[in-house]
Amino acid sequence: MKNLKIKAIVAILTTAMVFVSGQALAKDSRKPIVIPTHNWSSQVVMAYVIGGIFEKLGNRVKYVPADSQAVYEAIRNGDVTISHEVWQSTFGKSFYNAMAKGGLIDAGNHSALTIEELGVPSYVIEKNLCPGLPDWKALADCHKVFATADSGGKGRILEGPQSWHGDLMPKRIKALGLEDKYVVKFAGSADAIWAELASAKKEGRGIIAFNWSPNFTDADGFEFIQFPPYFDGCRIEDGGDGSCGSPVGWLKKAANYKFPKTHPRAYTVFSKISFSTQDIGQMASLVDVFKLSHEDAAKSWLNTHEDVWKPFLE
Ligand code: TMO
Repeated sequence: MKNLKIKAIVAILTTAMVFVSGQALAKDSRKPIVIPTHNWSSQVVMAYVIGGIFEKLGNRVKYVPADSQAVYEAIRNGDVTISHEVWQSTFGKSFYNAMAKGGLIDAGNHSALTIEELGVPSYVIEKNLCPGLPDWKALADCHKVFATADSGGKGRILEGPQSWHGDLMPKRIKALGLEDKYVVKFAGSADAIWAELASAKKEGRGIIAFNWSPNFTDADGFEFIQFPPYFDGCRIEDGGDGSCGSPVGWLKKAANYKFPKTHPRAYTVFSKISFSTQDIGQMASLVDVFKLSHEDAAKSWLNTHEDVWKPFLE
């Protein structure tokens, strides 16, 4: 008799619990969440960090290498589910173009602010190799300091891969009246930029390169050149003269518009994810300084930073 009563109570309680949790949490789809990987370290490590968090929730994930501009169209049409590092300067336009066409949603900002800009290692300033830097106007008088074997006597500006932001820098150099003195060369990869920075440092030589923050170089000392300030509409494709520098910008997350419906639990967590400058710098340095694979870097970061990511699950 007593036993039966307990069984009945347990049955009622269990039903009640299933009911409550069933209401609160719609089940996520078993379809994999598609996460893109691009060609700079923090983005790839963060892909595995966020994928690792989704897996801890019981979700399935799939990683696809994707072009960092075309990815927004792929998110809009559902081939890719999310983007977790939308850098304002380089990708803001593609992000909002895809949003305007319909199908891509803004899934919130990271706390890190971003800068994507040409700059010089700190020793270039400390040794006064180009007096007046980091003001861009100083460049006019020291192109020879930045000349390389293949630059035809002009100063060389080492830009990132052209897939990132096309002819933004060549157009800017022209708009500033520096095209007779400087030539922009595109690096084949981010690693090629780091290799050039390392050899220039060894030789104590002047170098101008594209770089960004958050990045592992934040710890090394890298100074961004101060170009004329950015404002909405200053770029040529937005109707301006193109002479402006890059904004101190936001870092957003994006998702396909169906993601909150198909994977409500994963989407809720994704919307809360917010990494700091320090978090993102660490993700990059595990690969670029400590030479871990991207997957191992993500595992290591997750293991050592539960205090950062566990709150996103609450
Ligand atoms: C998009 N990036 C962070 C390489 O400038």
